[in-house]
Amino acid sequence: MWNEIESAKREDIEKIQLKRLKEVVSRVYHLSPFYREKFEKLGITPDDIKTLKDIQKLPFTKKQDLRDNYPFGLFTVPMSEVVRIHSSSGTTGKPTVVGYTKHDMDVWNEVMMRTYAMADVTSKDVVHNAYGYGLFTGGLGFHEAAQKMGATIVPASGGFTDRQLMLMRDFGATILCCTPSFALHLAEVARKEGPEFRRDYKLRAGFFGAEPTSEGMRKEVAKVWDIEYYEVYGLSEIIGPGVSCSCNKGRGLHINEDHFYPEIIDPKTGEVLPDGEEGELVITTLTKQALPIIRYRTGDITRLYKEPCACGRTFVRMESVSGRADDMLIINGVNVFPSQIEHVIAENEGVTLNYQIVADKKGYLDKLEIIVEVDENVMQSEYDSIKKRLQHDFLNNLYINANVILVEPGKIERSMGKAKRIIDKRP
Ligand code: DLL
Repeated sequence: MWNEIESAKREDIEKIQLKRLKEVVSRVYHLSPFYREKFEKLGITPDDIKTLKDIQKLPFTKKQDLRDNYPFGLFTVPMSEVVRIHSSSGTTGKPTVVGYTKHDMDVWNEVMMRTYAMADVTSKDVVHNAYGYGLFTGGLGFHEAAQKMGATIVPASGGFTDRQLMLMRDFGATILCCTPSFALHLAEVARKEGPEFRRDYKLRAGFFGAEPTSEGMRKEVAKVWDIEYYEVYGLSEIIGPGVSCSCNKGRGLHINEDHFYPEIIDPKTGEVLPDGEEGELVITTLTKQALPIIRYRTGDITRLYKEPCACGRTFVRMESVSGRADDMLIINGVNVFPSQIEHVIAENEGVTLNYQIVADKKGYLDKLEIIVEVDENVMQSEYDSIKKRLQHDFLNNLYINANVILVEPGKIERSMGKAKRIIDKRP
């Protein structure tokens, strides 16, 4: 275990949570015009928070709120105190921007060190990090904490499968960090070296997340690589990876609840559900400075349970995410909303807004096809350039590699009610 707090008594955890909740509520009330206005509309002041349950009086925050305040409108520190920016996809054109102070970076590193500690990572380990480096929180999120623990970090970033495998072999990687689908893809390519391919690798554990998985997929990754599978959950709006991580003793993922306060709500009514019931995960950051967030609706469906865990940690556990409350798609770890795809199509000439998004698997990786009807007056000879332009825009604006298929007007089946825009064939 990395920190004593991870196995503290529930009363002690709750004491810290309440103290921090009061602090964060006071912070946003005094420093954020956005929250001040929301609180005033509801007739609430920081004095209304007397118990943890009083959090239910507070308003929710949604992705759209971050977008409406793009880029830095929800920050509660001057930019001179912001030392890092990351971003993820918004619901349409603009991304969601998040910021960190030095203190926020310390919190992030702390929770990521707890994450690595799940697998007893030490200076003897070589951590191969194949999460994408850049604005995505995956790459850099896993980077610094490994370094701080004295492990050797290999900042491989995404893509280039053969090269990654070569680096993993030659540098003797013991820990693999990447999306679960990329871990399977790596294994599939590595297997071409022969059935005994694992002899050339020293992997012992991996930290996988950023996309939904089934129990079967988690087992498969652990089996093909013969490693311990640790699941990591997180989201940029809250911090990035490090909100929770599984241990090697019990089910579920331990939430770092001294920093992130979880609730489960009914996504339709917003009502808080009792422990153990499945619903949408809502998180309040308890210690963030640059971008404190009150009751953020993650859109992720899961359940919480507080039963003690065999590993000794007392932090509440969440089940692996079973789905989304909204229509967000995750394509090879990259989040994309259908509304963003529509936005790109609408910005392009020669095509109409009759389109369909088809998500499927090619081997272990996700593939995305976007079928779009062209305008009536578009000639066949123009298809190629329109397709290339659209694909370029999807990659540049949304970071997704999509195969665009242009079809004649009227080719996409019309529905009587809501248009069926998304076909997700993935198992
Ligand atoms: O995906 C942070 C991350 C990076 C987590 C690396 C784990 C490993 P975002 O790009 O903001 O941040 O996407 C957040 O991804 O709301 C979930 O829908 C999904 N997600 C993240 N982890 C898991 C997981 C990163 N373990 C969104 N299982 C979240 C299922 C996950 N979905």
